[in-house]
Amino acid sequence: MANRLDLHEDFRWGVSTAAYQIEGAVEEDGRGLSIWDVFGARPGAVKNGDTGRIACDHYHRHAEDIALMRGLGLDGYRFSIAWPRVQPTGAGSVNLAGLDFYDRLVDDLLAAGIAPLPTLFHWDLPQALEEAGGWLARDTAYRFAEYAGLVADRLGDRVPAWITLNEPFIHMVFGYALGIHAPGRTLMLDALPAAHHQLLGHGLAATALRERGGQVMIANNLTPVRPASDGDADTAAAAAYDALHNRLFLDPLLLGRYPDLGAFGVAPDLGGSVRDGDLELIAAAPLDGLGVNYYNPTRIGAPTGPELPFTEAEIEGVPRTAFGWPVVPDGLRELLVGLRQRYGTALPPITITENGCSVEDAPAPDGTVVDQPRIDYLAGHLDALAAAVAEGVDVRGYFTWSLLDNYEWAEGFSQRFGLVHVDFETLRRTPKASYAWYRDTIAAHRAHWAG
Ligand code: IFM
Repeated sequence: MANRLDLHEDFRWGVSTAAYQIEGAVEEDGRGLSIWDVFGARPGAVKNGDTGRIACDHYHRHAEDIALMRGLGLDGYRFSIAWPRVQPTGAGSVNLAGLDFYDRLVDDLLAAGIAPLPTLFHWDLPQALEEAGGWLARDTAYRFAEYAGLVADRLGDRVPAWITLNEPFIHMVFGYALGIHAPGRTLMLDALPAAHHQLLGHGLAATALRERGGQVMIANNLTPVRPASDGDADTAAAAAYDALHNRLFLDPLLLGRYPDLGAFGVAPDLGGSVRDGDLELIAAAPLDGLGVNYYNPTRIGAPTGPELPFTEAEIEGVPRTAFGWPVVPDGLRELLVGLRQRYGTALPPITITENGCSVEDAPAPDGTVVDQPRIDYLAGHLDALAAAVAEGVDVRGYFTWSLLDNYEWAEGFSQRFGLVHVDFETLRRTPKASYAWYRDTIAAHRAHWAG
């Protein structure tokens, strides 16, 4: 049976975070408003009225957080850059004080022997751009490319590779279709232009980054889709969901075309947003790497109403995270092997850019935080990843979500995903049992190859 120690010798180990979830300091050094500042202030939008005003205060405590990363023995750190720190209104010249923060962060990471892997957009759009239409507006794609170029001009001498977007599917569905996330729009299928404009923004930014010598990746939230039964109706529903969740964000990048969304009654121009030349641009330069964020598989059955061509079905008989998400480690192997079967040689090398779980963990009276369900989750997923590699999938690294307990969007601070516990009153960091486990796993993998 495949074992995580067998992951190849130069396999890279990391952790992932995102700006709005950890930084705080939302009014400092000229940062502009983001859609999450505005959305989070709406009564009822976020659990307990929590906001990212302070979050983990990483903006001021990044030295302590880098020391924690160093203690893990990481190769890389995936973080995101807050667009409103760099361009407070999403356009125009750079806010130098904002960009200086990331400049220092990159230098400090390199000094600690940790490679920076920045994501340029992890959902905190400048509010001024939202007021001009957000990702429903084509112009936002051009603004994004301009911002990407400005960041790469400053950091590109030390940052070899960039992730353009984080989880455009989740941003479109939660932010524009269902209104669960910022900007809180409830457009259902009319949200699809936000998918196309994000992908167009990726393509335009990719050009800007490549012109500056950078490698380009994107991080997609992907899920293996399992039909609720072998029957035709469930199988067709599962194919429709797969097209929306997975293929809508991979087919244009890897094959240069959108999947058939006919089951949704959607034409190939995605609500009139696709123009001549867009798909060529999106697929123009092959991706240097694909970031895969995996949490769980999805079980899909035939629709029960007229609105959508599918319904989500329960996955039974498996453990659940604190969030209620099913824990199915083999789903990661299934996903990766399925991607290779679907895309063949068009599939670039993969990095797992997120994987982890929320656990209801808290310090015991002796101060320790024993999060055994997280250790079990990570161990199972790393072995499943090793199984996919043994089946021939090219996976280069694994970045767990997340270093710190943080602001879990609409769930506020109620869902803890960190290897490190954060007390949101005192901001004290306490490494959990999973921190020691991850550190030892990385060390054991290195020792395995060294000797
Ligand atoms: O916290 C999020 C992250 O921002 C994006 N991927 C999923 C994580 C857990 O929900």
